[in-house]
Amino acid sequence: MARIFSGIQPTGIATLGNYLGAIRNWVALQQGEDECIFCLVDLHALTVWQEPAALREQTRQMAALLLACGIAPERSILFHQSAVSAHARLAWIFNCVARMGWLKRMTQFKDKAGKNQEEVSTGLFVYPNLMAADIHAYHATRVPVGDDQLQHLELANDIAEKFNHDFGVAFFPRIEPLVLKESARVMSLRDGTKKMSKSDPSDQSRINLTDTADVIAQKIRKAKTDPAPLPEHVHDLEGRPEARNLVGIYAAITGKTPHEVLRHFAGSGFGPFKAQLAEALIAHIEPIGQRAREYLADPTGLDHILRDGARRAEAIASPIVAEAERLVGLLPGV
Ligand code: AQP
Repeated sequence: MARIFSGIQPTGIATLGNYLGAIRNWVALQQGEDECIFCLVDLHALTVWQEPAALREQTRQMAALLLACGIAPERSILFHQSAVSAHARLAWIFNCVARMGWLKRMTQFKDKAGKNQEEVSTGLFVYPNLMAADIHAYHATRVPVGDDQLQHLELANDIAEKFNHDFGVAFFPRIEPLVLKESARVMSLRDGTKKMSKSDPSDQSRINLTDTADVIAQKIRKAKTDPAPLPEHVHDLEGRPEARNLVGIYAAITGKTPHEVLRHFAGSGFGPFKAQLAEALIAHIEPIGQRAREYLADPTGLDHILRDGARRAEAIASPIVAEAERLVGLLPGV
């Protein structure tokens, strides 16, 4: 049995992108043999400004949404990162193992910081060290990620290798990325070249998992397209990022291939296609929002699930991180 670790930032409401790219794969993974640990990575969220009250609310809301999507506390460990101190303790050790040059090469930092590198938080710069700690604190070896996260996983392996080498041990295992299908990458409804993001300033750019049927229908109706009808072949979607995105979403939500979708809609305008896309999305997404509202209506029950998850996570991570601390020469705590 291997151990799987993955995380999601409570930086807003989970989107259709988070669902198709991550959450529904997590739900499938928890049906298998491996032990699954899913973490609301609130410490990562702090790397960019968060309103304190909103962060608390979003963390509970994200927990409710994951449960509503089918993450089952009896099958998986679900908790918030800050509740288990092992993450931050190991991250500090990794800050002292990773090299500046390694972090400077991280393309996600360059993308997120842009021209503003002198002004962003130091947390944003060392974010990949915390991500490495999240995984290695559990000796997790399988990590489902989108291809944009592969560089971070390589860094996590480099950190583990250097730690093992520096201290003459074989303590941290190699991580194997579980790369998700290309079709699962969902782009913004306003700009097909930009990823759909929960923190995008435009609510029209995304489907939130809490959106009602009316809102979903309206967002799909208004989604950017181009004037040409839908083509017959997938390669004819080249250079048509918005059309490609909507076909990809329809395929992912109905379990068809983009090729099958186009066979059905070839020659059709976007009007009829969008109507069916909205219908399929509403059937899938609206019940998730409803179930999440039920979980949120019982904050005591929700907090109980998170506390129980944190206790189980702590029981795994604490001895591993205590051993890492011993290996580097720190005295045990009291
Ligand atoms: N648009 C997307 N398509 C497919 N997968 C996506 N993921 C995120 N957006 C898409 C996947 O969701 C998981 C959790 O993501 P995260 O919250 O840790 O960070 P993120 O990738 O930065 O997601 P967002 O929604 O864009 O958050 P913000 O706006 O806060 O930066 C990851 O596995 C990610 O690949």
